[in-house]
Amino acid sequence: MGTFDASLITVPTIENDAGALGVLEDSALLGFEIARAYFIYDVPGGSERGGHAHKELSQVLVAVRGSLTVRVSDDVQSKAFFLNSPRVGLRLSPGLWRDMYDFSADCVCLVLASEKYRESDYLRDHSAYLDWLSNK
Ligand code: T46
Repeated sequence: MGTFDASLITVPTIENDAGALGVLEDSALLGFEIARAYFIYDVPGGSERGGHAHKELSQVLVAVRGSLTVRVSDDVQSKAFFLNSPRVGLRLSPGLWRDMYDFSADCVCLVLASEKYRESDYLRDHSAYLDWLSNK
């Protein structure tokens, strides 16, 4: 059985008359030191992304513009998170399956990650993922 560890965090934000500035740097808040940042945007209407899990990677996702839904699951639980604010991050621990859908046309999803890109860290087949979970 996996450990289901997906939770929302508040992005520290500095706001004044000139606008708002969100800061993500605190490893205690993120759960890791940032090794990589990437962002997903221009997602065509109706497209789905994700459809995989990571063996070791931790991430925080922030819809810095627009919105999307992230369904997180393991072999026991499943929970959908609607992200629509640059002030909220979704923290995902390793070992969770994620499906991303319902991207708004203007969605820009920032992802902070604990490691560099490594394809061998991905589990892209769901039954292989369940096997991997049961052998953990
Ligand atoms: C995740 C969700 C939230 C790279 O070459 N370098 C990178 O750093 C990344 C993230 C991806 N890629 C390549 C791998 C694939 O050929 O870009 C292509 C698309 O990646 P992927 O299919 O994994 O994209 P998403 O949007 O389904 O998932 C992404 C992250 O890859 C993944 O870690 O958890 O966002």
